[in-house]
Amino acid sequence: AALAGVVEYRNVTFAYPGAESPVLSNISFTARPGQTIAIIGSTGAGKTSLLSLLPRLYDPAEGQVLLDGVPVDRLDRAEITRRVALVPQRPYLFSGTIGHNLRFGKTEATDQELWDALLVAQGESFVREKKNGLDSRISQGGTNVSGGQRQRLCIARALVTKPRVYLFDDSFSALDVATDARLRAALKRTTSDATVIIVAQRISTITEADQILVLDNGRIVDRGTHEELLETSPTYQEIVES
Ligand code: M5T
Ligand code: MG
Repeated sequence: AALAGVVEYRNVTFAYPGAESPVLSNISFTARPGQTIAIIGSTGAGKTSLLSLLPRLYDPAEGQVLLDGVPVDRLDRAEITRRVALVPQRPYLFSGTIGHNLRFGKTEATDQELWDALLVAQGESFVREKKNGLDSRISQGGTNVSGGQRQRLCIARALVTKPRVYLFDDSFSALDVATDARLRAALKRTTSDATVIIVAQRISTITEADQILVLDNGRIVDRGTHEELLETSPTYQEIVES
């Protein structure tokens, strides 16, 4: 189907403009609808850079990034935005109401759609507890919500657009382990046919992923399930033990 949401990176190498050496080298993987692919690796390994190539924040120097078999540089940006939601590592809330912030990607969303998204993102109760609910004001940069609330609002914002592909860049790090687990379970139920790519720091966030890519210095050094990597990957073992 045209809107399946298959993501493929094919021998992708990428350097930031003006940089001498690439931050990503020869990256290849496929993420299919229904799958969760996790990316783990130390700070500076290139995880954020890797995600940024799918919504074309940058284009690779070599290789291809494909969405449903089509190189993303041949797709319309609006088309990519419709299919792919990126929850960035430092998610941004702007001055306005919670409702405005949640409708950022889909202005015509109904209140019910916003509440449904909040329920999955584990943000329903704290919004409901506010006197003005969805009409509660967020200050510039979201300074009047906690880090974990901000993450949940930004996850809900992505859910509202009902994309085929979700990219979560460290989106669960400010949540406690129990909320993280509840959120991912709810996400799995509601997005069971979407493609999910999760960058995470915490091992517990990714143990159930269908495939984990271990990124080190811009390269995928190992890949497999949690159990497989525990057996085969010294780099993964180091991360688990740290
Ligand atoms: C990988 C450099 C960064 C690092 C390497 C986002 C960004 C990164 N870099 C730039 O030069 N410009 C940029 O705009 O690229 O960085 P990353 O992809 O951000 O790594 P990460 O996401 O694995 O790290 P972290 O800390 O989020 O776990 O050399 O300087
Ligand atoms: Mg990052």
